[in-house]
Amino acid sequence: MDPIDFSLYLVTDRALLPVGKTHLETLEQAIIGGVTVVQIREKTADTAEFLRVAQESKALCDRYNLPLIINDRIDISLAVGARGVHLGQTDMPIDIARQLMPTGTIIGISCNTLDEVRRAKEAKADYVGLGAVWSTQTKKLTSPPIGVRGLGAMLDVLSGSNIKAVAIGGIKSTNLAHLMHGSMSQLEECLDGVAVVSDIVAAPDPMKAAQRLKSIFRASRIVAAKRIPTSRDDILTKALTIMTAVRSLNPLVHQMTNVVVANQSANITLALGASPIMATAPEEMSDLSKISHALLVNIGTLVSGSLQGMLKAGHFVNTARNPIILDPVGVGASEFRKNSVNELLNSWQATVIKGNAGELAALAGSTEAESKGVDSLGNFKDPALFTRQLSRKERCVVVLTGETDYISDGERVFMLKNGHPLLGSITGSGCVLGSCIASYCAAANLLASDGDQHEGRLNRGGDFLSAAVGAVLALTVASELAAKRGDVHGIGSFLPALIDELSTLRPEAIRRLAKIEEVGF
Ligand code: 3NM
Ligand code: MG
Repeated sequence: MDPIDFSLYLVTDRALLPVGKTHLETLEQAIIGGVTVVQIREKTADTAEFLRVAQESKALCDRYNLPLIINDRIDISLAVGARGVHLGQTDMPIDIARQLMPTGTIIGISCNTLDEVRRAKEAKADYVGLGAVWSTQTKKLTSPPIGVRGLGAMLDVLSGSNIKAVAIGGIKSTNLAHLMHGSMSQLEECLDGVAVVSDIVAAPDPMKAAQRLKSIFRASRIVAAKRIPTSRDDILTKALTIMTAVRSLNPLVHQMTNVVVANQSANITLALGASPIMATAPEEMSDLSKISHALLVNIGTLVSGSLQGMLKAGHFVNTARNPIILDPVGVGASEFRKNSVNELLNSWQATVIKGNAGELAALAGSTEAESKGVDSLGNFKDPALFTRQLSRKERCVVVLTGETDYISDGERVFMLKNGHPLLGSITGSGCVLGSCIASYCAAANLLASDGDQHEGRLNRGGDFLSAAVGAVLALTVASELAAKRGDVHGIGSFLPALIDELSTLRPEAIRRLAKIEEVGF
């Protein structure tokens, strides 16, 4: 028997069919659209009806040479000669099912926890269904969704085995790219496929729905493995190109930031040559995602209502393939902030995460660096290694700020030593750095967008490592220039001087003053 291609796994649900559509015509359209394996799932049918649906579906799948799997019922699977069964945690145990089924039967099992994945591996399942990734209307969940970031650890458990893994629960064409990107494991294991019910079954055009999902899945698998190598001089040159592009392209940077720094963030953005828009209402997030070029999410003065807007905004910005910069301000200070940041990162894919040692330690669940409110106390033993590891884990560029700043894309780590102490003395210098990074990422993404049609990308493949380096250099070098001015006497006069210096900053000044080094491992 051919091995099963799990890439697009359709799970049926006749209750979700749009009015006027039949199960079989929807199934056939989905197969034509690119579904690679089908599971018949009947939760309310009696045995005779389940058997009839399974027989008809089997005949259709046979015509397209597609494997058919039956949910829960070993007897139905045997009766129609299906390729396998899919079991839940409370169904027949795998070893007994194995004894009852012919040799070569595919047995899959749903797993919701790491322990369940370990047990599935011991029991020699052929594949696991990992979920629910997100909440779903299709099934009443008995435990909370695991989120995208929980999947990587599950994939690591399976690493080296032949067990295939598909994710399930709330997967749609609008979040599939994030799922593929954010679920990759530390060992670079990817999902073998995605299982989908409503996005196909309830779609007005199931063939198109399947095509969309399939092409995103394919593109994501290719993009996931690709990284751009960069040297120190190379990255400086690229950063300065992006700096110039911010001025010529004048990107619109949507910023959901805190009330303390909103005004200075908007002015700093203008000084760089970008345009700010500071909007928070969930109702306008869809519209704004169509006109803006990057999104900054800063949780500095988060309230419950603003979280909804941030969740929505990120979803639309991922779909528009524009960059998202997350500034998890004071994430260690409260459970509310911690849970909120978790929810944000499980709902959308960040392009850059920026924070001080205390914030990034809290985000990574590390106790190495502590926080006092929004201020960081202490640092990591090996900040460069920490930055690289967090970057790998979250699959985005990470900027660790401090006296020395560290920036990594999961491969390279750059260490930057510019900046005047006055920059740390004003409020919100970290937050305005978020605005700088967002402006630079917006330009980097625009520079990369020409002719790139990959649907599966979460962004247009811009050089966000160079963008982050450029943004940090711009702000820190400008702070050095501002502090030297005769009209600066303290933090009050420093801020306007910083804005002025940023607005007249030349690439040559950065090239001359930049203290940047690559960290070797
Ligand atoms: N099993 P949709 S979630 C059948 O978590 C099923 O094991 C799940 O439907 C699990 O793609 C789910 O419409 C329903 O969200 C998935
Ligand atoms: Mg079951």
